[in-house]
Amino acid sequence: MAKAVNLFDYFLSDASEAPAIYFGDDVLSYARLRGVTVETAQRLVAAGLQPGDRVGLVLFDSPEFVSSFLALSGLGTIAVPINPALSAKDISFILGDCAARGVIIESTLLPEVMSSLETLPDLQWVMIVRAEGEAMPTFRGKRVVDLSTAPRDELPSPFPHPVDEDTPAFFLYTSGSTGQPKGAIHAHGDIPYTVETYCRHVLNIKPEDRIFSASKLPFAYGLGNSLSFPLANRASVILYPGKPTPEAIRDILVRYRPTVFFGVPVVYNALLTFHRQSGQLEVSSLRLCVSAGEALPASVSQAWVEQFGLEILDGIGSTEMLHIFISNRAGQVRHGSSGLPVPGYDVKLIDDEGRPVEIGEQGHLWVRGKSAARGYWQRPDVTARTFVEGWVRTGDMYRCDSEGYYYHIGRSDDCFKVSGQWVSPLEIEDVLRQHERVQDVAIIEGKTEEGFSCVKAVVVPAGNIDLDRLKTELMDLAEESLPRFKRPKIFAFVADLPRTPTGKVQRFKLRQAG
Ligand code: 3UK
Repeated sequence: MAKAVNLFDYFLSDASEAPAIYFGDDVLSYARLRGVTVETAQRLVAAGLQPGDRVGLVLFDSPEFVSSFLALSGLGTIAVPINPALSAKDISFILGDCAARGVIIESTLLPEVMSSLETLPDLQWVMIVRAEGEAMPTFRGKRVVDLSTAPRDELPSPFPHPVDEDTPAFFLYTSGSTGQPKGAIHAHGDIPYTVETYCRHVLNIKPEDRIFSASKLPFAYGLGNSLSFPLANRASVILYPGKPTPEAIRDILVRYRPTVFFGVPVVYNALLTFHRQSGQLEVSSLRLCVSAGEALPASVSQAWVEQFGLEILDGIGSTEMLHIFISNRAGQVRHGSSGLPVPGYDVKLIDDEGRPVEIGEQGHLWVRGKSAARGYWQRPDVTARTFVEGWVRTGDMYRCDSEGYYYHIGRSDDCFKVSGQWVSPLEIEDVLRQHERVQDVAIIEGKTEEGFSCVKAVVVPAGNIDLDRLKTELMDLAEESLPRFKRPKIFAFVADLPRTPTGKVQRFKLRQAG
């Protein structure tokens, strides 16, 4: 097995005085980040960790997240980042599933999660990140220490722990549209592979770059954006622990003047609305905008260029592949497309029988590349279904045009047929979104009174408007731009669409709601 560099050394070997992290009023240099990371590792040794042990990280975007993640890697233990916005039940499900020995957690989350953490049999200690002067909590049956004052022990020798490309380094939990969250196992070689492929070929990050991601560190997208890409290139990252509202992003753009911005489509949409209403977005520091997580509607992509003269590079990635493997390139953006395969990844489109589809035909997207997860933690059945003969089944339907650009059709579960012909929710959503009184829209399969499949539009109207009139106008719009079978027959108006914490519309929830 090929030897690999431990992630601790990969990121922190030549720790200089250059800025690594901007956080509030603080600027942490690489040297300081290395110092803090070593101290954290010494505290984790004192907490009795052994290589291979799992530790949950339930932290906001902060220097503590980065130093804890790299300290755990240095010791050969496994970091399990968990979205702090999850419910206490979901957080403890994940900690229980990976049999975490300890958890590093924000003290502000404790009142909510304390009782469920006490029920976890494998959890021995809780390390808290707390504000100065805050009291130490007590737990039944668990040791509680403070991340900044816990006792330290000597680092094991050698440090960092020797690893090869396949030594597990971190688990990323992903829920998919149904079922329990499952932990994708990623190894020490996976992050460097995303840095050498997508980051090098598409982003080309230089030490002068300052990166800001509205998507958070516990997700594969945010982890790449805010940890892997800035730190591997000795650039800097702006970490913001709060909710990335348009107002917060406006302030960050002014205060830190980032050069690269990462968001999901809903964030770009909200920023456009905010700017139209207030004129307050100052984007002159940005050289690059990236979108991922779900398809960026062509209308939003176009409006962004018109408004700001900046392209958004849409690209598809997944937790299983760790980061983006098909992406648009600067200067060659196709609105509504996910772009071209990233060097280092192979993709194929196949039909239900596994045969390659013709150019222009839709098929199931499979992908292959060395950043792929080694499988799901203790889930042999789903692992066998998703990781097949070196390929990863994405669950997405795509088509590829004659120039090699890939177009997302939908999740295989979200696509449906009307009058025997495939319908892609995205295409219809994009048409309806052109109406200025449509704030948001999702297309799902509906049933006519006779029980036939038809197109149903679930619409979030913008402001107060006569819904009958809006419906008529939307039907006119559909008639102008869509063939008959793709025009919505049923309309529902709602206040909000259900979304995952990463901003994906949960069309299955709308289907269940009927
Ligand atoms: C969908 C997209 C169309 C697609 C992710 C960038 O989203 C990420 O990972 P997840 O595991 O979800 C993966 C699924 O999300 N998707 C993501 N990006 C796009 N669909 N266009 C896109 N640009 O269904 C995919 O299978 O949460 C994104 C980097 C790392 C990631 N993990």
